Amino acid sequence: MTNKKFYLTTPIFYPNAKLHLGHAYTTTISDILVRYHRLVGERTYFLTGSDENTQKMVDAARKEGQEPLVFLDGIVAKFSSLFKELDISYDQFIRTTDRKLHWPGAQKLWTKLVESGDIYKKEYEGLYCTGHEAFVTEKDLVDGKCPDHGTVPERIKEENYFFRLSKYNDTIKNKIESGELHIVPQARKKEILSFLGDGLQDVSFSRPHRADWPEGLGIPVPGDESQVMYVWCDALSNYITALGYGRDDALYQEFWQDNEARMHVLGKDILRFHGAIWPGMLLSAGLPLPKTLLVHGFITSGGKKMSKTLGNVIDPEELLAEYGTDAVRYFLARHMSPFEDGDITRESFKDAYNAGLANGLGNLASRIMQLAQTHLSAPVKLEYKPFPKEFSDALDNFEIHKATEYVWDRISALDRKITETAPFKVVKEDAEKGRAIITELTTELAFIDQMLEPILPATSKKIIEAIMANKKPENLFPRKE
Ligand code: ME8
Repeated sequence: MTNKKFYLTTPIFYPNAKLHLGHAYTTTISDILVRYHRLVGERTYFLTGSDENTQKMVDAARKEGQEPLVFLDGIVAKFSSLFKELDISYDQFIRTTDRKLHWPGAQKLWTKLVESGDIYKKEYEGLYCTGHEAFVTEKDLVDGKCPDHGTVPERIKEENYFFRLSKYNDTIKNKIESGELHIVPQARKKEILSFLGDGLQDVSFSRPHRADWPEGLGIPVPGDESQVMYVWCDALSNYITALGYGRDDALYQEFWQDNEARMHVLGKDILRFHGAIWPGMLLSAGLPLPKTLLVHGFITSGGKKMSKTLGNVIDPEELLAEYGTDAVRYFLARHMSPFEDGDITRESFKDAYNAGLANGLGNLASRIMQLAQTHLSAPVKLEYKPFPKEFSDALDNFEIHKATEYVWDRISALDRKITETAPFKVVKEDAEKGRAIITELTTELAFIDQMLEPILPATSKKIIEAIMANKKPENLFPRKE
């Protein structure tokens, strides 16, 4: 046992539409990391959730002719069911409309920023992009439109509270340079350092309360009910409010204040919010910063960004229905690198499934367990062995694809070993010798299975149960034509 702890968060996703494979990617690799830390005996806490106080959600609800809060519940139920199907072992799902769990901490954090003299009022005119939920500048636009969302931003003139982010520019930069705030991979660290090199601007941190927002949406600014918190200020604070900051400090103390491993997993699109604004808020409030940001790349399809217009969006539900949970987890773990963009098509998914799962793992488990069931009189004795260094080093460095590749190397090696040792022949000539080979093969299968547990939890369970019952498992991964 160890007394180490591990806290991991995913972004809280926008519930304006259902989640796609990109969101499934973030959440699945997060789950693999948490399961690994849990397996080696650490105390873990895994947080995910939804970012609800947003204009884009209100717009989406109205488009569907639904009340925003009703619409929200419907979408959030879909988030949960997708996470369930993906076997995501989160401890908590935080919703930013949760007045009991989220609001007290968000308001307390705001008050801390005020006490540090970092909140001030200013008349502001700017271009607001609802897609980004952020102000953009003229130079971000192409032909007057936001290039990411294809929409014309709204010109807004209003009085807002501002956060003195510029004050923290150098401290944040130093902490990232020194690795005290560790940004993985290196290319993303460089990117944020260059952004900080240009100097951070103060940010608008509140919006006037919108008359067309229903009661319960938008966190009131403490002491000024005419304003609600800017959605990123509200959203980022979820990483500590969910633990009880500002209401019940036990988990917060355990996993934020007194813990060395505080990690955020996110996509490259929201690096600036996590690598600049969030550390700035924490510094202003005198709270510890996260230790690690794992900033992953984007999933593309056929070399292009998934988009409804291009018709190349791959719906995780569709893959899950056709291939099952562990097939999706397998593809995301092995065939995507967390550090780069990665591509998927229906074809590449099917090929990967047939090669790695139907012909690979599934076939191997079935061959070995067929031999064991036929020739061994009792299940093999199982012993817990620590993970091989290559496997744990890869996971400690967040190289999920490498760790998975390592497991599949051992799967191929074990396959070759069956052919080389030919136990089905040997057992006929020398039963004892044949049984010894089969025992060895089964023991190695069990060891491989132990490494599969964080990656393919349900399959790993089926295989170990088959080994313990000395029985060939059901067909784990039927071949797809
Ligand atoms: O940004 N490939 O929410 P969001 C890989 N609410 N990952 C992808 C992806 C893709 N093509 N598309 C999206 C928000 N993602 C805010 C976050 S956190 C305090 C607030 C993943 O619903 C990736 O993790 O737009 C990305 O950072 C996130 O979804 C954005 O989710």
